[in-house]
Amino acid sequence: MIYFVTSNKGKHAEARALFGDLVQKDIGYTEIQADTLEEVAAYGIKEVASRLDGPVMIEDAGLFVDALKGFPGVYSAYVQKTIGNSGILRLMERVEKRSAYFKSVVAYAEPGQESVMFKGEVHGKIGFEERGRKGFGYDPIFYVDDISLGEMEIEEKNRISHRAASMNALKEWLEARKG
Ligand code: ITT
Repeated sequence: MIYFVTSNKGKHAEARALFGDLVQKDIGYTEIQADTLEEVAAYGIKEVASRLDGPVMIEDAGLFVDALKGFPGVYSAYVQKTIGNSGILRLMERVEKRSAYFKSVVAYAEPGQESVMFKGEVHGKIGFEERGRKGFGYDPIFYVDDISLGEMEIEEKNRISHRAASMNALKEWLEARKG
């Protein structure tokens, strides 16, 4: 059993489909202001590991839009809450270069052990409209092969997503360690 500390139900649902035995803990942790997701996750995992007795995992993710020089990046949660998807579409009006990527950094720790981190990315494009109601956050405006992540079932998104890549890397590490 692993505790997954997150406030985000969508993340938990995706992680749950990859790891059977996952328990969501919505207890919050300090998300430091930093330039990279790795720094945010490294700080956060220390905090949650000191508060929970057992294997713990957190995940920090962000959307990086090339034409916006990587914005919203580490500010993705704040930007989603404030200007939202319509705000990003507005910033991208008349912009031809639509390429963007999601990045996920998962951090995992067991009591008394050093934490480990795994990363994943999915590359795609910012669309011209919101499509689909299946995912969460930026999913309706992020397209891979002309389909938005918001139009995909969890199983489909988990075949290509940044989160599935980082979490599958953690799974492989855990399995390899078992021997
Ligand atoms: P935590 O409690 O796990 O931190 P959060 O929603 O704050 O939940 P993040 O800081 O990692 O999570 O996410 C940054 C933002 O990016 C947030 O607004 C998410 O909705 C969005 N986001 C993250 N992963 C996404 C995905 O797979 N698809 C669409 N949007 C995503």
